Amino acid sequence: MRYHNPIIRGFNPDPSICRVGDDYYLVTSSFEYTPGIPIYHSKDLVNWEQVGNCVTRKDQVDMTDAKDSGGIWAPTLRYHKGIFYVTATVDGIGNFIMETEDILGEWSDPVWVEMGGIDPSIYFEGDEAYYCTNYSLHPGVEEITAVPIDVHTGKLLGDIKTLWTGTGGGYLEAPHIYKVGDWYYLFAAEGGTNFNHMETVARSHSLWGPYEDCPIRPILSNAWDTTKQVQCSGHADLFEDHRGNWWMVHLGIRLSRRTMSVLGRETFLMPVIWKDGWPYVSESRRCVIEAEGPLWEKQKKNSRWRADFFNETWEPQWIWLRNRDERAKRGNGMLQLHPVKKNDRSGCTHGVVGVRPMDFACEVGATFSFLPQTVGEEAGMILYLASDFHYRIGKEKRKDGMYLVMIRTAEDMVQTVLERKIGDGILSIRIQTGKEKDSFWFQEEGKEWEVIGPVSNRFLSCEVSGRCFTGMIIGLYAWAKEKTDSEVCITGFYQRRVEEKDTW
Ligand code: 6LW
Repeated sequence: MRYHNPIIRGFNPDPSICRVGDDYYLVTSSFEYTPGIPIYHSKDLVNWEQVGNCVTRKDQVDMTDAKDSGGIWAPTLRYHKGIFYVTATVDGIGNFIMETEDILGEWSDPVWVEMGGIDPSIYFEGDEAYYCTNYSLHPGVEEITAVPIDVHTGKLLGDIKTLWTGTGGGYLEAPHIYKVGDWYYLFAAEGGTNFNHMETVARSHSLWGPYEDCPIRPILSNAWDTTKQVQCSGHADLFEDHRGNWWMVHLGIRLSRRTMSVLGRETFLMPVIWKDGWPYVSESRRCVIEAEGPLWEKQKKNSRWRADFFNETWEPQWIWLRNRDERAKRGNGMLQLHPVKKNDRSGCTHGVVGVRPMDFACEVGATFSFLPQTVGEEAGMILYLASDFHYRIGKEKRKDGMYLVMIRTAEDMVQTVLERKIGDGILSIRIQTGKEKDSFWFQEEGKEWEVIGPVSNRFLSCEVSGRCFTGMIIGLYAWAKEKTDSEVCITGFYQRRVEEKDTW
């Protein structure tokens, strides 16, 4: 059956998957956003719904000081004897494991593991568990290493040993161990999480090696794909579905134009074929957008998402930049945010709550009623990539009254595209995103809609902003120059995917 990649769109890198019966759960990286580690569920591998997040409490992992693209990296999700485990790296801090019996409920506090490296994975065999990262025992040598571990305490139960040094692609990371038949397979990503990204594999009859490299390298990459539909593919997790078919989920990007991606790395699915005891991503060893695989359900289009704020519970899709606004309230069809004091430099490190885009072409909207008290208070909608790369449209209080402002920030270039005096009434805002350009719409109460743009979205792409592991999010912002008690009341937040010729 045919299906379309990516299976989970918009800023969802480093996927890891596990199966429980015919239920599939998948997690991705969440970086500096709270809650952390989104959990997606599917019964058929192609229709996914976000059902929760693993890190929901500040005392599990605190994002306050996370750098841009720091925070939580590359989780691995596993299920063993009735318990789900998630392990991940917190950039600059270390690796943790959390567990739960109910994946739709709360997760435990983390236990921290005394093993360095990034992209940790857990391999279970019988009653034993092994922890595996790209920690190197030999300075200057890239290695995948492993150690027996008590997964409940994080205590290492032996010496860390080297398993493999990869195939020389560099940036050896994202290891996973699997046992299939008599072989232990050790998967890893190489080449760096960029245009040279790839997945490689080695195997051994013993967990501790020696590992022999797969004669064909890599088993997945789009580095040589001149169609340029998908790039950067790698960082894969292998699994067998409940019907006995093999697959990989992995990260990749879709180019929004030339060498740029505004959605960041997304989650792809590819069928796996076995040849001479080695797993490859199809014959071509490439990921494709229009894929074919042994599926049992049709893929449906996800086209609309709405938050009416009628209840107090946050839908799992909402992510806060670093920290939640503890004073935020929702209910009775309204969300109340409080402008957060900006820091003086580039500033925009807090005071944003948003969602991942559904696709390149989206429309998002909301209605704001906001009577700011102090000069410099500002609230509206934002396309946010990093603290110094974002586009925003909102209402700002200045000395001589209220203004509608639309501002693009790209590092030290700050462009005010529009500033115009407006009234005190309700303001509706709408942003239309596209592969290359975005338009910003606004409507003052009782007046016509007006449009700003379209403007180039170049500065929201990871490749332009540099060392950026995330992708653009779409959200609401509320900032102030001074501490304030003002409230921003927001109603009817929606996102819908807009039909495009060349995007499914
Ligand atoms: C992830 C790692 C990577 O941990 O990017 O460069 C990190 N490689 O695999 C964040 O996604």
